[in-house]
Formats: sequence, structure tokens, C-alpha cells
Amino acid sequence: MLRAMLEALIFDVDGTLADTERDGHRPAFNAAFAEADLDWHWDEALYGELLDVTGGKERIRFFCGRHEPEFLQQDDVESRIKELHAAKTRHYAELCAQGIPLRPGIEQLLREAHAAGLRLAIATTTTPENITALLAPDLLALFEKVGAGDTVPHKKPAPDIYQWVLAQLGLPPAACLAIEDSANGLKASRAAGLATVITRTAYTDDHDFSGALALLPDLGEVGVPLLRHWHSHAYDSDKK
Ligand code: XBP
Ligand code: MG
Repeated sequence: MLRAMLEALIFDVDGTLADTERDGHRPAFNAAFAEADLDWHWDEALYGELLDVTGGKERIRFFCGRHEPEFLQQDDVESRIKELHAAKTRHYAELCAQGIPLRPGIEQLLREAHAAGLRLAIATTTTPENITALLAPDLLALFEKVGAGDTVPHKKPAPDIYQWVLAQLGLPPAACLAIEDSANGLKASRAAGLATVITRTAYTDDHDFSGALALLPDLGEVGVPLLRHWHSHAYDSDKK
């Protein structure tokens, strides 16, 4: 069988391009709750549970269902959640402006892959504004297509955002490689038929990454080589 040539890399954002959740999105949610005089506080442990639900609006709704059910009884609950999420996005942009670093090896990979002629794209659950806030303009410009947030009706683990990006690129999944950090992301990329490399984070360290092409602690940096405990072949969970 003729092996398809790799033509594009498709990157997840949160946890993959940068480790944004614990010290970025999480405090931004908490700042939005405080601004709305809500005594909700998502500590690191609770946020780790809530991360099973992708999408900030969906995550707020899920939290309320479990911990603040009366909030969902309001007639205008959908607009309340939208307002809270818009405030959170503003706070997140402020945190990004203070500088959220990219993960090891990401900037080098983006620049070298682009220079070598690979097409780059983003497939993320996060809000588009968050990508502009996180990435320097010259790095954002390297991405040919950006699929984000509410572009699709169903967020990860549904494959919709990856399928949207593939359609935008006009490429079959066999010509692309996805880079992800979470089980939800892997489910989405695999359901779209994409080979996927995982760079796990502290929040996703215990996730089941069966089906990943490789499981890496991160991409490593020049002079700081990739740690040696990674699997170069299809990953299966009994190697954990
Ligand atoms: C991660 C998510 C997002 C972020 C919060 O996206 O699930 O919801 O946690 O961003 P991915 P929003 O890993 O696909 O990049 O509040 O804008 O959703
Ligand atoms: Mg992610």
C-alpha cells in the first residue's frame, strides 16, 4: 500500500501548544465568578474534574448541574452563562497578555515544519479570541486554518472540529498528523481518522491514551532532550 505523504500538522491548543488550564483558564473562570458576585471557586482539584467537559460554557453548565442546580432554574440562564463566559474570556486575554509560555519544542516545531513546507492548522475547543491572545502574531500567521470553539455543533470528544479542519485543508486524514494532550482530544482526532501524537500534561497524565501513535511527556527542547520514557510505537494502556 502506498504510504500517504505527510502534508499537514493539526494542533490542539489548550494543553498542547501551551499548558493553559491550571494557571490560565481556571483563574479566568474564578475572576469572572467573583466579578458576578458568585461565591464559586474552582480549585485545582475541582477544575481537573470539570475538564472532562470541553467548552467553557458547557463546563459552567456542567458545574451548575452538579453543584449549583438552582442557578439553572433561572429563565435567562443561557444568557447568564454566555455573560459569565464572555467575562472569563476577557480575564483570560489579560492573563495571556502577561505571558503564558508555549510548551517545550512547540515554537521550534511550528517554525521548522512551516519552513519545510508542511501546512499547519489548529483544531480546538477553545474560543477563537483565546488563540489570538495566546499566540504571537507571527506564530499565529503560520497556521493556514483555525478551527475553534462554536465553529462546530459538537465539541471534542466529537470529531467535528477535526473533520471541519480536514475539509478546510482539502486533505484526507492519512496525509495529516494531530498533536493533542487529552483523552477527549485523542477520541476526537482518532474518530476523524487521524494518527495522533500525545504530549500529556499534569491534568491528563492518568488519561487512557490507547490508540495514540506516541505518548510523550513533551516535545523536548534543543539542549533539553525528550525524556526517555516514551513509546515510539502504537501506545497501549498496559504499558502505563
Ligand atoms: C480545551 C477546552 C476549552 C478550554 C477553555 O480546549 O476544553 O474549553 O478549557 O476555553 P482544547 P473556553 O484542548 O481543545 O484546546 O472557555 O474558551 O472553552
Ligand atoms: Mg487540549
